[in-house]
Amino acid sequence: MSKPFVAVLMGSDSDLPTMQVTLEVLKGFGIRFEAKVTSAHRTPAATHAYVHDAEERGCKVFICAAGLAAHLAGAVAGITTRPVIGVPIDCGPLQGHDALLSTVMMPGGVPVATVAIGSAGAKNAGYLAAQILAVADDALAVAVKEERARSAAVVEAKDAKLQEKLANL
Ligand code: RP5
Repeated sequence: MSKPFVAVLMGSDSDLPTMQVTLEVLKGFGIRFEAKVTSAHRTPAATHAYVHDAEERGCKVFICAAGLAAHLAGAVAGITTRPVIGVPIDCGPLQGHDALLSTVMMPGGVPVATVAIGSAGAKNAGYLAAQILAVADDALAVAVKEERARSAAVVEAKDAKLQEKLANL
């Protein structure tokens, strides 16, 4: 039987510095992933072929990152019914506002779960993929909850420091 994994697609290798954190989040949860540079515009046939093949091999979630006229996530969503998460990359003269609209404004019936522009979105794409997989994976669900608790503890520690400073003003 095919082993489940997440496919992380990016339109160019120039997207990799932003998308590195996605790979780190997935790795942190022990989620198998593949990463690939493939473009909706520059290599459309290869993109189609990869998505079909990945789905057959057990890909459960596609994460698609692109900048400028960012159609990768939408193009992938058009050829699979697996969940597709779109990451608008903050590059070019419009710094991702173009990519955000190109990614999020999908026609009804072909959803792309679009996250924030740039690094926060790249990070959240990893967490969202983990949360989707966690619906059918109890151990992963526990890991996601623990990670959320760790993140809350960091904020609480920051507040404790602030309160200490205020008390000493
Ligand atoms: C998009 O165009 C890519 O996803 C990238 O964000 C942007 C620029 O690509 P390069 O010119 O750096 O290859 O398709």
